[in-house]
Amino acid sequence: MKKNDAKILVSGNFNEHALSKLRNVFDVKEISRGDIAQLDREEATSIRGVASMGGVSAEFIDALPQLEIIANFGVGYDAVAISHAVEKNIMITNTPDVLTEEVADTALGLLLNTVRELSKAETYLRDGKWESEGAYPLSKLTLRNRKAGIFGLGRIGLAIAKRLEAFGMTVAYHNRRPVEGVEFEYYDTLTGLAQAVDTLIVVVPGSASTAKAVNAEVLKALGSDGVLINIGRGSVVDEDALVEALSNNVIAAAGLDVFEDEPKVRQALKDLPNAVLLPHVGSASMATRRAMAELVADNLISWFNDGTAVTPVSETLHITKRK
Ligand code: A2R
Repeated sequence: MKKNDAKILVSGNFNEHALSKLRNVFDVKEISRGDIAQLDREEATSIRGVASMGGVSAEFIDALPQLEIIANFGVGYDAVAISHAVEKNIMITNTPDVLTEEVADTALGLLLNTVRELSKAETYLRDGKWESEGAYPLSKLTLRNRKAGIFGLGRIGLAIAKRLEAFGMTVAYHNRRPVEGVEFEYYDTLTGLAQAVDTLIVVVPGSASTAKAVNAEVLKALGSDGVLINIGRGSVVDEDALVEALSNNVIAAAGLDVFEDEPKVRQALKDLPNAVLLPHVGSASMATRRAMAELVADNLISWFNDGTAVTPVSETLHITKRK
């Protein structure tokens, strides 16, 4: 691998294999998550690329005057100050595709768990209740005859849709525009989709246009047999409205892998028996996280050695390498 004199900042706990790949090419400085205070002024001036495991704020960007590229770990990059970076002509990359199938697997696991109460049934066994009280109560819900609606039929949404079909479910979706070449039924509003289905799976990116999109009206439209699964971003669901809907049987149950204020999860959600809560593990297998970290490293190496990014995000497709 060609050596490069660019200095790279790794913020957060990065995969060891990908880190050594970076060290083979660059001078690497590591700091803990987004904490710019850990860099002295001279060091900050020399940083030209960032491998980011967490957020990148406008302040963070401003502290690095030579910054050319932010390689974000994850397909969602809502924690990066995108417009500020674009204004400063900074390339942003993400890690699409390499996590698609893993996240889709997790979505199906979460859906099955939510509908058939698998975590609760296991706790029942571990608590000795199978022996002392007999069989675990029958689940009120079933996956049979459910109709799924996908909010965000992109790469991951499509992988989820394929799995749902294999489970015998019908699939419909809502995006801002129909996807060419797919036969799933399209709804041009989220409320329209929620009305037509009883299982809503959220897999849109976090953005201004999706913030709290799953609100009281959408949950009401989903109905009292309704199941909500969120594998996308916590910001997309109005958690006040969700707690209300789960408490009053406006919908039947929810399975959440993402939350408004991670890693904090509000007590009201933890208290609900009809919510399954996971600590944002959508892509969190060793193999997939390693593939994501490799792609972060490949983006930085390609940028500094060849002048192009491997997976630029749509907002920075126009940005070219400084001479
Ligand atoms: O709206 P479109 O036609 O651009 O479709 C995209 C859809 N989407 C939306 N749908 C309705 N209203 C919106 N405001 C809106 N914004 C985006 O979400 C597209 O079909 C989908 C996103 O798909 P991809 O860009 O292929 O992303 P991928 O790899 O499936 O990941 C989705 C998200 C990540 O951003 C993370 O937040 C999470 O899953 O891991």
